Amino acid sequence: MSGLKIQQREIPNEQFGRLVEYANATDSSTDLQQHLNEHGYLLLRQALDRDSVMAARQKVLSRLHDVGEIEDPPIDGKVTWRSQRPDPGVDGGEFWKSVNQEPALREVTHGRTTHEVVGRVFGESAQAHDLMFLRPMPPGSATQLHYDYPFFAGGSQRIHTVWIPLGDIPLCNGPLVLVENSFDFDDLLDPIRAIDFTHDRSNEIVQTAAYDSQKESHPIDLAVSRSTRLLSSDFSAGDVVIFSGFLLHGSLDNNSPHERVRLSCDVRYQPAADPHDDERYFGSAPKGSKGGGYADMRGAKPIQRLSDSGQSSGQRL
Ligand SMILES: O=C(O)CCC(=O)C(=O)O
Repeated sequence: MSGLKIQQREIPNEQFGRLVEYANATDSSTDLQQHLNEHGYLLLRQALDRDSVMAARQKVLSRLHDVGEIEDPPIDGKVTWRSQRPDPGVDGGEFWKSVNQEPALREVTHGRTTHEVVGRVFGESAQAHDLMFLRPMPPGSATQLHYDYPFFAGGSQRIHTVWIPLGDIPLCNGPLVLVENSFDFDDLLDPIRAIDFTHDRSNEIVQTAAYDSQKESHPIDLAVSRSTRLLSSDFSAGDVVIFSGFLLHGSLDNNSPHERVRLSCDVRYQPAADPHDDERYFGSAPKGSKGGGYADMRGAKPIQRLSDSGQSSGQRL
């Protein structure tokens, strides 16, 4: 056994693998794209400035410390299991929006370095979506497997997810997990590709397409039945993972022995030349796929134990 858990089951050795690292983030776009096409993702080590990432971590965790959720010193990310955070249903998501807009965080997620890295991958100028997904994942929780394409379809066809660990995230802290070769699961992807998301972007359609078939079996059973592996890695501040909307992914369980949240952020990037007028994701008050902007996001809810969250296993977006 790997000693790692996903949705409360331990992953057998044969079903777990390490993400392949791409050695040189400054290679040509052709080389980067070739690797992206072959694997469905790019793991670039130390492509971002570590000090800037740690400054973003410090700021976000300080904001959560201010509302009583994170112990002193905030940088450690240890949960208190208490919260005086404003209810997003009452403050309209303003608290969470303000955390997402902290300049130190945006410097990492939307700054020049990240735009340049992603632009090199695209081979043309990149543009970030304004809405992003900041995740202080509590111990005991995980993100369910899903494809991203349904959430972001309807404008650019070339949207990619940029996953940024905000700090050092060992495997036991429940980082991103990618399902090897899942861009080839046509039985899951053909029905998603058949939906015309330009005409129906309702939350129900999007959520159903992203999650429902994908979660019919437990991730380990899915990997066994398709003779594939769940891929992840220990991450360091400064690393970044870029993957397409057609790669099945979620996270390992956060089993931190130190009761630390797993802090990361996922941002969508697309070529700047593609349409960028989707009001769900662009503008000063993006609505998100559910319509309520930051108030609707998982991260907006107070940090709580899985047993108190009303969910049996795993979180959705
Ligand atoms: O960080 C996670 O838990 C999952 C990330 C994710 O779902 C995404 O990047 O789309």
